[in-house]
Formats: sequence, structure tokens, C-alpha cells
Amino acid sequence: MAVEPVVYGSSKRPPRGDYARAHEDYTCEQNSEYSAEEHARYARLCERQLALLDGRASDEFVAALPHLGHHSKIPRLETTSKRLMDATGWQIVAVPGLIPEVPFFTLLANKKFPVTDWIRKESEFDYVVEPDIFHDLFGHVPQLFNQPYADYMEAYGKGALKAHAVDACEQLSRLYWFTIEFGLMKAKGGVRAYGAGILSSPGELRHSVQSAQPNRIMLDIVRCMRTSYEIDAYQQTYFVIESFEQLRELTSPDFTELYVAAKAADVLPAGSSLAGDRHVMFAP
Ligand code: HBI
Ligand code: FE
Repeated sequence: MAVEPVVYGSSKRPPRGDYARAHEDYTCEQNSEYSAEEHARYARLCERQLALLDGRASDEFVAALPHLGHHSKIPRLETTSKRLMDATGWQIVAVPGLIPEVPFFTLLANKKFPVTDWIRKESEFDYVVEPDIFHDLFGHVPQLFNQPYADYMEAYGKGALKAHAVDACEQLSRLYWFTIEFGLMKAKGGVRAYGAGILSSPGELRHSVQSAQPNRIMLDIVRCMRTSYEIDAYQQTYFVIESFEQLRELTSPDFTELYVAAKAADVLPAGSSLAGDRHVMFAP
């Protein structure tokens, strides 16, 4: 399958992965020949994160993790998919890597979460530019066992397909970035991570929850859609929600006026602070 380069974050690059095996909708059969080293690498990535979750990951994430099965080797996606279907009606589908936006959002709109089926190389253990199976499965899938979050993800997919028609993809991809990838949730005494980009990174899990450096601002949709971000540095701003129910409520109205407001205002630098921002202060 000829796949056009995918823009992920800000850089355009030819996607990694073997797309010749992908079907029309970009899904594929999951690789069935992982090496012992790859299974062991997945287990080591899980163990490193599991040791850091206490006091940093949202309760919903920790509660859902056992659904991924034992982390001693790369799971069969169809096994996890059956559990997810029973829980929230979502499925997991394997993909060869990053896929173009319209097929990606079409899968989300149809309650199918695309999980890349290759795992990073040993040399990428600490950072891989594109999402691999560890980022997608460990970072994204547990949250989908939570109905309000799953509903938000489905609404996001449907909204993103509409955003193409009103040229608001950039604004909406910021909402994806600051919630699904790097979102924080209020918790007693502080904040906890629910974003996959945070939950699959040892350094950012500590930084986002405990560092005094970044802004932590209660989520305002227009403010979020105006805020730029860098893809290969810790975030300078995190947006905080009260709960997944609140996230679903905040994003249920029609976005048309929100897009107009976001596009009418300046794009904000990643670390900016506005007078109207509701900062979340706490002793890290
Ligand atoms: N494809 N497989 C895959 N995974 C992603 O997270 C992904 C993608 N294509 C596009 C995309 N993400 C971005 O446009 C969204 O993060 C907004
Ligand atoms: Fe991701």
C-alpha cells in the first residue's frame, strides 16, 4: 500500500513500518513473529513504568492495567480487544505504524483504536519518535476501559472528520495532544497523569506530576486549541481536567464557535500564561 508521509506533531517524514500488508482501512494482522529480545524489551518497558505509577498515574489507568494481561511478553491484540469490547464496546486493531489522519479518525469514530504492531529498537529504549506497540498499548488502551473516556475518544474521532471540512485540524490536534497524549487529572493533593505520552515515558511521568517548572492550567477548550506544543521536549504547559466525565461534557457541544474563537485569536507559545488561566498550584 502506498502511504503518503504522515505529519505527526510538526515534522513530515516517511512513516516507518511495512504498509504493503495493510488493508484498505490501514489495519493489518498483528505481527506473529516477535523475537525473544522484543518480548523481553516490552516486559522491561512495562516494568520500568509500573514502578513509577504510584502517586503519578490516574486511578482509572491503574485500575484498568490488568486488562492488558501479563506484561511479561507482547500480548495478542485480539485477546485484549475482546476484553475491551466487553467493557466499553471498543476494539483494538493492529496497524503498521502511523496512518494518515482521515483513516485514523475514521477508526476512532468507529470505536476502533489503532495499535502499532512493531516495538522500538533497543537503541530507542528511552525515546522513540513514532508510537510503537508499547506506547499505544500500555499508554493509550487502559483508559479506553473507562466509558466516559471511551465516549470522548469516539466523539473526538467523529469531530476530527468534521474538522477537515472546516479547516480546523490544527486546532483539534492540539486538543488531542493536550488531553489524549499529555492530559493531567486533578487528584487529592495534586494531579495524576492520564495522557498516553506521559504514561509511556518515565521522565515525563515525573516531570508532569512533580516538577515546579511547567504551567498546569484547568482545561479550557479554546485556550487549549490556541496553544502550540513541541513534540520532542517535555511539555511546558499541561491542561488539567476534573474527571473523564468532565472531559466528555466539555467536548460534547458543537465545536463550530470554538473553532471560530480559537482561529480568531493568536497561537500561543508553548509556555505562555494568560490572565484568565486557572492555574493548578500544589506543593510537588
Ligand atoms: N496514526 N497509528 C497512528 N497513531 C496515531 O496516534 C496517529 C496516527 N495518525 C495521525 C495521528 N495520530 C495524529 O493526527 C493525531 O495524533 C492527531
Ligand atoms: Fe499516542
